[in-house]
Amino acid sequence: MGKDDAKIKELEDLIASSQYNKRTQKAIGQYKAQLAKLKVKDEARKSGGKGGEGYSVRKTGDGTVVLLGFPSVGKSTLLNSITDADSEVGSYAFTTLTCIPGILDYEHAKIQILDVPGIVSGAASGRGRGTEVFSVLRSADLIILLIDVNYPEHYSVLLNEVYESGIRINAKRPDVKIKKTAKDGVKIGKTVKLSYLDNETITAVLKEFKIANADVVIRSDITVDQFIDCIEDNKFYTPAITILNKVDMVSPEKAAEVAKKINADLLICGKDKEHLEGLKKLIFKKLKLIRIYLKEPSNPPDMDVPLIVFKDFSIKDICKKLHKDFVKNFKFCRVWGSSAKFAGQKLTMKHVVKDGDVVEIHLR
Ligand SMILES: Nc1nc2c(ncn2[C@@H]2O[C@H](COP(=O)(O)OP(=O)(O)O)[C@@H](O)[C@H]2O)c(=O)[nH]1
Ligand SMILES: [Mg+2]
Repeated sequence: MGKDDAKIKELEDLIASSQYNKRTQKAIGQYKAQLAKLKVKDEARKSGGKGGEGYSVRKTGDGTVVLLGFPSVGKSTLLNSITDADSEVGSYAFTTLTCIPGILDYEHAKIQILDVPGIVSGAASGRGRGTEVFSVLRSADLIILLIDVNYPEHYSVLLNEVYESGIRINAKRPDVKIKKTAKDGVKIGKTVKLSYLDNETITAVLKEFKIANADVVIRSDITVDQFIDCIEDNKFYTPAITILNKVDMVSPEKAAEVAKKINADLLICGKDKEHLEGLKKLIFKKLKLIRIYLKEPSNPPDMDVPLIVFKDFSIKDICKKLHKDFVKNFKFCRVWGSSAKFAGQKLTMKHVVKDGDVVEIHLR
C-alpha cells in the first residue's frame, strides 16, 4: 500500500467514525476535501499514460444507454434480445471483454445500447477493467443498473462504484456558482437556508482546494459532498434505472420482495425477447426523447418519420444533428406546434422545441 493509499484509508476511517453536526462539520469538510483531492491524484496514477481513454466506441444514434452489472447477470443476453447486436453469452464470468454496441429501434428512435464488461467491486479505482468501463459510463445518456434476482446485494456495490467514478445518478446538478476573485477573501451569498453547511465550513473547504478568494452563490440546500462536487466541477449527472433480471428463476413473491429491497423500476426476464416492450418504453421515456417533424418550405411536413431529439433541444442542436453545415448556413426557421406562439412563427436558433413540433429550416 502506497503513502496515498494509507492516507486515503485514514481519512475514510476518520469520516466514517465522525458524527456530522454543527461542531464537527468544518473538520469533516476538510477531511472530505483532502480525500477528494487524493482520489483525483490516485485515479490519474492508476490510469497511467492512457488518461482514461477507455474503449473506442463512438456515440451514434439518438441516445446512448450503458448496461451496467456484475458478470453473468445477463447483460449480453439482454442486449441480444432488444437490439440487432450479437454479443457472446456465457455462463461464466468475464465472457464480455470488450464493449459491444447494439442499436435498439423503437418508435423511430435509434438508441445505442452498450454492453460493457461486468464490473467488480473496486472497479472505480482501476481494478477489473474499471477505468475503461467508467469512461464509457461517463458518456452515457442513461445507465441501466442490471441486477440478477439471485444477487440483490450487488445493488449497493453498483451504486457505490458509479458514485466513486464521478457519476451522480438521478440527481440534478446543485445550483452553486463559485467565481474565483483576486482578493477580499471568500464572500458567500445564499438564497436558501443551508441545513448542512455554515460559512466557516464553506471557507475551510475552499481553502483545502487552495481557493482563498471567491464569490460563492448557493441556491440549493447542499451537503458538504455536493459542495466539493461543485468545486471539482467534473461530475456527471446522469439518469439511471434499476432493472431486476432473471425473474423467471424465482417465485413471483420472491421477485417482488427483491424488487422492493432494491427499489427496482422494472422486473424482466432478459431471455424472453417477446416481453421486453415495457423496458423499451421505459428507456425511451427516461432518455427524455421527443419527436420533431421536419418540413421543407412550401411542402407539407413528413408526419411519418419524426426526427428524434432530446427534450430541451434547441433549433441549433437540431441543425447540428441534421448536417454539419446547417448551423453555419442558418437564416431562420418556422415552427408549428406547442412551442410556437402561433402557427408558423418565425424564430432563431435559440428556440427550444417541444414534442410534436413541426420545424421548417431556412438556409442561405
Ligand atoms: N434464467 C435466466 N437466465 C438468464 C437470463 N438472462 C441470461 N441468463 C443466463 O445467464 C448467463 C449469463 O448471461 P450473459 O448474458 O452472458 O451475462 P453477462 O455476463 O452479464 O453478459 C447465461 O447462462 C444466460 O443464459 C434470464 O433472463 N433468465
Ligand atoms: Mg456479457
